[in-house]
Amino acid sequence: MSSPRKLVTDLCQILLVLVPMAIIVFTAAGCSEKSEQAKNAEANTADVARKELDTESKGPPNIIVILADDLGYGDISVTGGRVKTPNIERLAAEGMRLTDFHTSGVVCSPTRAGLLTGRYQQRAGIPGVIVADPSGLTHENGLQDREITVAELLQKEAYDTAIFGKWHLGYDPLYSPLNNGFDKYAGFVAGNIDYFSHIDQSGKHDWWRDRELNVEQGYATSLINDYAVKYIEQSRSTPFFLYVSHAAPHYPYQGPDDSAERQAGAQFEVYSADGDVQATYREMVLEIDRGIGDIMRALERTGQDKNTLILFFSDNGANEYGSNAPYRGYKTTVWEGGHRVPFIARWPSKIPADTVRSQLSSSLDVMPTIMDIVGIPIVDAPALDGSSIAPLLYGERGNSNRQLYWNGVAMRDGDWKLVIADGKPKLFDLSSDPGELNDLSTSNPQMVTEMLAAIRAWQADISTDMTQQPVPLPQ
Ligand SMILES: [Ca+2]
Repeated sequence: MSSPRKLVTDLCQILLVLVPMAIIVFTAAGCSEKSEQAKNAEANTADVARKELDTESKGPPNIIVILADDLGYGDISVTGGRVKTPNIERLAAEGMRLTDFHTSGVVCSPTRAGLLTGRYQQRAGIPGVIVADPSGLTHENGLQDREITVAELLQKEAYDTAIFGKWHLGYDPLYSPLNNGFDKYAGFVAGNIDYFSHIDQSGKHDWWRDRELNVEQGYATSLINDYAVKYIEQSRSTPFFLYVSHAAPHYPYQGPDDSAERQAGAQFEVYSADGDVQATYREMVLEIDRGIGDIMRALERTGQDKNTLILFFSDNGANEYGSNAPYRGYKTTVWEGGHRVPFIARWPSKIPADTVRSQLSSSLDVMPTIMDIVGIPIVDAPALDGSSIAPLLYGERGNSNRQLYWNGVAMRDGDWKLVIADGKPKLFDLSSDPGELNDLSTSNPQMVTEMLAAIRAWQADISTDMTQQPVPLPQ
């Protein structure tokens, strides 16, 4: 740790001792029954101390990534969606919202691999979901040793690192988050678990504490929120990287007041889609929202608010139970609804409040952005596919003139989108047709030819030096 950081740490510790002492002296000097004025003065003293702690925090920022699972663009009120989520609204009101932010995958594992490595997930050999079924093709696969994760880089910068929630990057303990840059872990490795019994889709218990399976009572989303808040409360002197990886609103559809439906080894309904699924879905989203409020308050309480960057987004679009309005398609598809997700960045000392930007950006940008902010050099090997959006977040002009690719069957080139559907290329101008309804391929053959060539070049590029998995996927 650098000496200026040590100085700040020491100063914080001195303040932590002196401020309560000042309050005691102030209280003792006053009358035995506190006047309203004295109470206000006391509160102000505490506020000033807290603000001083915050403004003194000039060292590397804390970084919190809050990832929702299958939350669609039209699911929450901040993007004009259906569930009123006041804490997510507050996050946006105090930060920046990006309206053209995309995940690199259209299902869970791929986006998570891309997020943690800053490279298209195909390079890591994780183009699809890693399945819970032990006889499934990809069950033995995971995030291999050779991958460099953003958590590993931050560990080298003396960050404390933790993940609470869904991993979904390998079932074998070999692929544990603790082998991939995280100091602490509580959560599950599968794509989904029963929110109460923590049984995965293949009937196995799946709730871990670091490297051990751990029976723990509680509703998964609340547990993840509580772990995050406790972690923030205990982290004061060292910068931290906290990955809050929610299960919700991914199935099984269970709200906080429901009960367990899966039992180990027994038959069960995977979706639990009985009763009023829409009401349950809403409750699941609200519990994420509640946790975001708790996280912001924990940061304020501990004087870490100003120097903490929060990034909030989803790992892919919603399925048919959710909403991706106004965009077309669902999770698993390469229409905008499959990968265009809500995104908010909040960092009170750096990011202008209540701002909205429309620059094209990607979950692949998260790792290079964090590296840029922390001052970790970006080197050529391994080359990252994302690029830093820190200047955009600071309020500078961003760059939308870029290309993004999905699974070799879709690409964005600025506002142009090409989708290969039913074996045919279809072309859309999203600036006038965000719903991808008006195919312009016949009137723009040159554009189609160029974008198809770009997709072929992308496929050739990601096939170079692709990480080998124990079970190779059919080409
Ligand atoms: Ca997902």
